[in-house]
Amino acid sequence: MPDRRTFLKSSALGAAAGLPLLAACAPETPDVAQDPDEGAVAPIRPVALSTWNHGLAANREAWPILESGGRALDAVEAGVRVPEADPAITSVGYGGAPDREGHVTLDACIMDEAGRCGSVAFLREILHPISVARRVMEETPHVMLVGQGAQDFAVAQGFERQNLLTPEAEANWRTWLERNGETGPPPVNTENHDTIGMLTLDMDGNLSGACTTSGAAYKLHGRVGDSPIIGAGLYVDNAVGGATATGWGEAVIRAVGCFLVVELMRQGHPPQEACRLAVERVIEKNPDWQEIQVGFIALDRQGRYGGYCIAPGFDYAVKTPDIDELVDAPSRL
Ligand code: SD4
Repeated sequence: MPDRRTFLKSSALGAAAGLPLLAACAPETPDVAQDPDEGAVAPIRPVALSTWNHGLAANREAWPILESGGRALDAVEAGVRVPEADPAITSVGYGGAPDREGHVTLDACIMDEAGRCGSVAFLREILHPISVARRVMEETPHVMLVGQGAQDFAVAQGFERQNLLTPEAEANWRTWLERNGETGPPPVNTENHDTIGMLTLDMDGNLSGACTTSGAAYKLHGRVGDSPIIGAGLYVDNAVGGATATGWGEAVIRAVGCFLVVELMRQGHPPQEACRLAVERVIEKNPDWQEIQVGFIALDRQGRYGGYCIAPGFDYAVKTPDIDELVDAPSRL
């Protein structure tokens, strides 16, 4: 039995670009568990996997829930609420970049082990869109609420309205408007990214996922990206695995990216390879792929995970996750 410590792990995909695409928290496992060529591996549980460096804080929040035997759904919701409330993260929730009219509009979705899902899009003035998405899933017969209807529902559910535009985000928006007011929104690239997507696997072997964002900075008013769209920005199938996306949502939607990643895993591809193949599909479907950033992360039901992304100025590249940070903690495995 190997010494199983808990570790927080961050991986740089497209290392030259310095893009830390995924952060993982999982019991330490033998290398074989991450070997794409390896067939059967021992299940790794629990696991919390998130996009970008900000995922580390989300993973830290989710980890005690998972480690104490809590439900993947509770962990994934608690995890992404951290970046939603962090004003320093400029592409999620409070502090997120507004649209070109100066309104912060949020997209989020959540999915559980039974394939239930909930989503909100073009939602304004609510701090935690992911929790509203969960209420849509649990309290309504619907999957998706948008705009004013989503906000009315949130308020009726007890969520408070608040201004999500921070002075910093407003100042950046005004500067952008002065310089680029006549042009379209800037593409999501290495300077303009950080949607949080998160996947969790609990001690019972159940998967859940969440994705939440303020979307593309300075987008057209009313624009909705991939993040609240089940199958595009997030997909979970408990029999197979889950995937979530980050980057230029239009490109992800065209490829129905996360559903594709999960279907590729269903066909037997390990998570990292499934993400790579889905990125290749995005490339096929988007002639402008060299100007955009798109990334997928995936977690399978055995606890194996991986990610793959493309970024401007780089051919698509893959790198096995590197351990950035080790945290000693008891494991229940
Ligand atoms: C969107 N996918 O709205 C989101 C943006 C994003 O990192 O991922 N930013 O298109």
